[in-house]
Amino acid sequence: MASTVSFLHTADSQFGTGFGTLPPQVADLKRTSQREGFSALVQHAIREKLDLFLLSGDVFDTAHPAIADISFVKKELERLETAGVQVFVIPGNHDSSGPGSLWDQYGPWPGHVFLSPGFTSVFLADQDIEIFGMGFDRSHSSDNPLAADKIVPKTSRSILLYHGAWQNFGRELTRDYPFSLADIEKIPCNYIALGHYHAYSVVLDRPDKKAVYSGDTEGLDFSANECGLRQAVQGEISPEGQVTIKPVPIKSLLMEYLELDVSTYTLAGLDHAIQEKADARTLLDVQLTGIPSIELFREIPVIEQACRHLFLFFRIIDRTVDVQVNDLQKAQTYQGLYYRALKDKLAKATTEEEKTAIRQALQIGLAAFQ
Ligand SMILES: [Mn+2]
Repeated sequence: MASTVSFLHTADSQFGTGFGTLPPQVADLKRTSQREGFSALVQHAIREKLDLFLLSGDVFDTAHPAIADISFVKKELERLETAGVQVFVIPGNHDSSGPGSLWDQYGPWPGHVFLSPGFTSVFLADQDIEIFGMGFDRSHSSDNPLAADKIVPKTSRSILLYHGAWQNFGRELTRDYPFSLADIEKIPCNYIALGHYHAYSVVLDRPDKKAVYSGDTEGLDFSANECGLRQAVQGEISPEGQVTIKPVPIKSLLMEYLELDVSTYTLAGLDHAIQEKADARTLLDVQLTGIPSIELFREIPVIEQACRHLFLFFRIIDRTVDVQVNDLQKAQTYQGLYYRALKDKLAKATTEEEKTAIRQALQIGLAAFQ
């Protein structure tokens, strides 16, 4: 009789990424953390004696990663195989397969890497489970291979590794192997280990079938999908084919983003909102919008200085200078008149110097009206 099969699923580490929006020293810390986070997942799979380690694409950032990144990943995967955790890998759009790809050049790889452009499978007789996957062929990635009914498991339990774009997210309808929820519902596998979207997202959650994006292992920048806790997926498939999963937190350096409309904050309130995020392993990007009070306006340059030590990295982007106030477009008030007069001046300004001066005048003036 088959026993329970356990697995760890991760994706999108993108080793070799430049973390280009960060200062070089901070980017270095992110690179170190990125490796530590991945190693910790490997260690977790070994310690918990899991059966399978699933890597759903984009483990590398580019088609030509540095040798150091290749050796690192290989060593970690070898560690798993040596400990008896079977490794399954698919390439993604960043590290796609095909003749002459990094997978060909630097092989053999520990475990099994799916390289053929169509679905193939590996049957694990001991565990009575079949693992499906395919290579990532950039020249055909507008296709939807899931819709073609090519996955026909020869046993009652199966897993699919897939790197592609879920259409329900409303974007990328024509690229990166797009698929719909209906495609996923049709696939006769118990677990679909998805890669490509960087935020942990459960696409389908049924007792006998689950499809999950694990998300990446280290937040790459301050965009929404990269902010907050990073997680992998640990799961089990019972002899009857029931699937249970739980997220495994990854100890990454946290990316966080705050947009604060300063029209509604006092200085103390603003301070409090920032302090709530205070953490030595957090990188915080704060965007200030709206019109500050004159009190707050004077303090904005000071806040950045005062809060820097609370974070690994802290940055205020002052968008209050780009002030755009719909209420003032037509208001017959001193404030409205002032706003329109300066906006008009700004539109007619010809040099950058002049524009900067007018933006500041607008900012200070509106702050005074507040
Ligand atoms: Mn991708």
